[in-house]
Amino acid sequence: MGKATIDYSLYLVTGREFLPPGKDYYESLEESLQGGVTVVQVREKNIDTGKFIEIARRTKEITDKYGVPLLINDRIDVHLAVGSHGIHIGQTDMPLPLARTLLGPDAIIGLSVSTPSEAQLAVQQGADYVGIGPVWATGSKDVSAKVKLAPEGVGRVLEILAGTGVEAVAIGGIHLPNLAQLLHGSISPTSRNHLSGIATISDIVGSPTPKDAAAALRAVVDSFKRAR
Ligand code: TZP
Ligand code: MG
Repeated sequence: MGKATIDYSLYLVTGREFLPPGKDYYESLEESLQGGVTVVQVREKNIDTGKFIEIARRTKEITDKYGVPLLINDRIDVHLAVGSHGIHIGQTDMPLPLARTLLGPDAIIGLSVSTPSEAQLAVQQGADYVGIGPVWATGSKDVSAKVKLAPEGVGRVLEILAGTGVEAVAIGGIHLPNLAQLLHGSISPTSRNHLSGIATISDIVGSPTPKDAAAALRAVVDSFKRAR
């Protein structure tokens, strides 16, 4: 099959707990894909494995329909069960070299980083991309998170990016009003790297109109990428 080429421009991380009352998860997902989400990560915490697999499988039917790659948060078993494109792991999850050994060269493996040294190590160890954040304070990094992370701020994102040279998305508290600030702040004439895109949970999942929310973010990311 070979490794998928991923467009990281608008990376949706799922979070069913942020759906507006009465909004169906699969409906919201499909609308967000219509709005221009380019990659999806299924993120579930404290859930039975069977239920996680069922949600991931149904999610994949929908992402496949839109030709959008699917990643699974943390769980190699769920990834293997549904045949997704890869996994996203954090600093306290399975070590990246072990995940790579288990999954082989074709799986996409992304890693959350919040310091320049974590980013450099991720690259050395063969991460396909890094997720940098949280950029701003957010309520979406749930209470069950094993590590409490302080917001990094835009300048810090640039510092973390600078040494990497790998695909990178920023995450955490990103919404339309602060998106341009992030994208402009992450450009440096001396940096070897740029953000490949942005990741969000609540801006899209929390919207009653996820198609519009996604389209609005995507338009800003696209115009920024065209201009640089
Ligand atoms: N990792 C760092 S911040 C974050 C994760 C999973 C949550 C991002 O959620 P939101 O709603 O886009 O701020
Ligand atoms: Mg994790």
